[in-house]
Amino acid sequence: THNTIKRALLSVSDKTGILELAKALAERGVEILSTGGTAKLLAEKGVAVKEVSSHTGFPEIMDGRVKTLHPKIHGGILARRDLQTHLDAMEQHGIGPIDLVAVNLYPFDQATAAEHVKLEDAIENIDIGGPAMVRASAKNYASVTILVDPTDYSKVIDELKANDGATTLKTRSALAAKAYAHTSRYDGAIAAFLTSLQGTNGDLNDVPARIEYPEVMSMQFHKVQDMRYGENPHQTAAFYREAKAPVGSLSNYRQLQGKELSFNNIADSDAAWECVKTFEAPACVIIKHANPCGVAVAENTLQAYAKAFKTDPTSAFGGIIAFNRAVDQATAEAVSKQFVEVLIAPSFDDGARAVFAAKQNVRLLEIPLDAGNHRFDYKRVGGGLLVQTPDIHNVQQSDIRVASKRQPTEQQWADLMFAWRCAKFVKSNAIVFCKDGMTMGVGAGQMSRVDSARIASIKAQNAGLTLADSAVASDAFFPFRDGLDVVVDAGASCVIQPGGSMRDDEVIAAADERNIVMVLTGIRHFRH
Ligand code: 93A
Repeated sequence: THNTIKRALLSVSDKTGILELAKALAERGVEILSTGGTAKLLAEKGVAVKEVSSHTGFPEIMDGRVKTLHPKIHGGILARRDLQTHLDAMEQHGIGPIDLVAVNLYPFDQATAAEHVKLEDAIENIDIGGPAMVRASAKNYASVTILVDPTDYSKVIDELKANDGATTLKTRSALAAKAYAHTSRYDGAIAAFLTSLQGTNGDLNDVPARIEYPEVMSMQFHKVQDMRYGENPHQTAAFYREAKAPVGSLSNYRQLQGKELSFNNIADSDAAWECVKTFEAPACVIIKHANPCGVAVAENTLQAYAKAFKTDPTSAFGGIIAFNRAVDQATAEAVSKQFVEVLIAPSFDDGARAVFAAKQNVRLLEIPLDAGNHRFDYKRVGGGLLVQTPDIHNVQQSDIRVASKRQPTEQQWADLMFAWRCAKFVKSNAIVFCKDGMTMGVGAGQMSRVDSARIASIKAQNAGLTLADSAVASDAFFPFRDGLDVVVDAGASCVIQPGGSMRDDEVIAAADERNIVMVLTGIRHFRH
């Protein structure tokens, strides 16, 4: 019939399964063309093959850089079998049709995975002829079967048997789609590699002056897992890991036990982990719906957890909890008294593992503690993508200006610095009351700062916490004095905020009038 496979071209770097494919084709009387290494392997195993060079009458030249780039190959692949002019051209130039092509590409990823890659090796591993054949075959899927993945060989062999030596259009079309995905990933890997040579080296202080398309689009992702559903059950979802993800990022998690991670688990785990990582002292962060409902530092993980939990025990129910230290048995016992969705730490000791062995539903994630950061943050918007460098600014006490008449005490400085770090991880408008290395009230995600301030103080009351002499962080400036009055009424004695409002004078005067400390960072941390 029209689509019966009569001639095939096999040219593969990954030789997995190629012998079986070649044998199955040869048994059906298919003529097999092949390139150097592939031809040699098949011939040694007794399969009759014809070298591409003897088919084209043109030798492989330039160390193999040019071996299949020839009109007899590309004409044979691309010719439309339903057009007389194409058939005439084949006839006139002595081009025979090629009906099946099995190609996989020079292993560029492998060649560039090593830490010290020689540029020359990388360049030689850029396949040109392979992708050209893959793309040509996929374009002509009406007549040509393209195989880029050895796991598809057996399906095609079965189909030839069942279908009188032909493949179905449905299969060819699916394989064509796969083929273009393959070449696109391949070029993506090359773009990413060449981009990485452009002098950035992932240095966080080396913020690009502009964000350019190639660097953004050269990101490579590999699927980690499909999820049962997305943010809601009627959404489909999957998790992809960036090929060059920093060591300490969430995607490098190792799950020790527990149910499969859900979409929201992963998003909240990321928030918890990014936040807890920023503290030097033993710290605990509890996240609910992307916001911290408890953050604390202490001498050890047990104390840090106890403090973080106290902030908002109601919200902590079903929370995602992260530690920046190994979790021990005592901490595990304390945590396991509450309902917890995910627990994250650099490691869990044997005692802790034993505690959770009895609670198999709890998801335990180990992530290496490493300060590396992503180059870019992304946010999907209708018809576009917002790209920015991540918010990694870490303000130093020496950069902060005391604007009030009153000077902060040592204790206040410590509380203010802690509060400021927490506020960065709370959705705007963020108001965070803190004292003695723990959050006392968190107001998150309100459209007005004064409402966030009210909510934070109500939440502290609900938790039975007194805000007397507490420190408050505001992620952005107070546009009016009203928000400030709310936090001072609630008991705050010192405030940290960026400053920069048109009414800074009014707000600073209010701080002096109320006899509190006010310090200005000059940096804001919106988070949406
Ligand atoms: O060097 S190439 O870019 N030039 C070509 O003309 C060419 N044709 C096939 N690379 C080319 N190939 C690649 O050679 C294939 O994509 C495959 O990965 C590899 C198979 O070579 P061999 O059969 O010699 O092992």
